[in-house]
Amino acid sequence: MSKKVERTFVMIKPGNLDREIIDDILMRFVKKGLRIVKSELTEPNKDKELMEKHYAEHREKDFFEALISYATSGPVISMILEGEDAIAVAREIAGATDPKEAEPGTIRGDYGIDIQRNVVHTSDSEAAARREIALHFKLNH
Ligand code: 3AN
Repeated sequence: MSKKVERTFVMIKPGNLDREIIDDILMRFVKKGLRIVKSELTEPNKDKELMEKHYAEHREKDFFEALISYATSGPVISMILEGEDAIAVAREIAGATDPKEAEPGTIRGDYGIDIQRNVVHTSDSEAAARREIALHFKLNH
């Protein structure tokens, strides 16, 4: 069977840059075999519209305002990761959406407790990955 090399978008969310967990988070993806194609420290706190577009699918949810407020509360690290089944693999490494349910050994399981402030975002489909990479890096892949 041929291997399916994919790209996915990963973002380390605000409030984590001074927690000394960034190296560990990056290494979890890299040690698994994903390659960091691009990474950038960005300031969505200066670009609310970007995060509203990023989370557009949740616009009608009751947690949308809180989500945007958190997502724009400070700098983030945005990344394109590449590798075999990168989208599913990165989501496994990130863990369940609710950090209280995320397994120990996953990023969300190990480094957070509040669902409104889970530590990382990873794309949930090929379409989302394409859209998010284009949105955050202003390119198409
Ligand atoms: P994931 O990030 O695992 O793909 P989504 O897309 O359902 O999960 O949710 C996007 C973000 O919205 C999550 N990272 C989380 O911070 C927030 N969120 C999701 N569900 C809830 C909820 N029930 N209450 C508060 N925040 C939520």
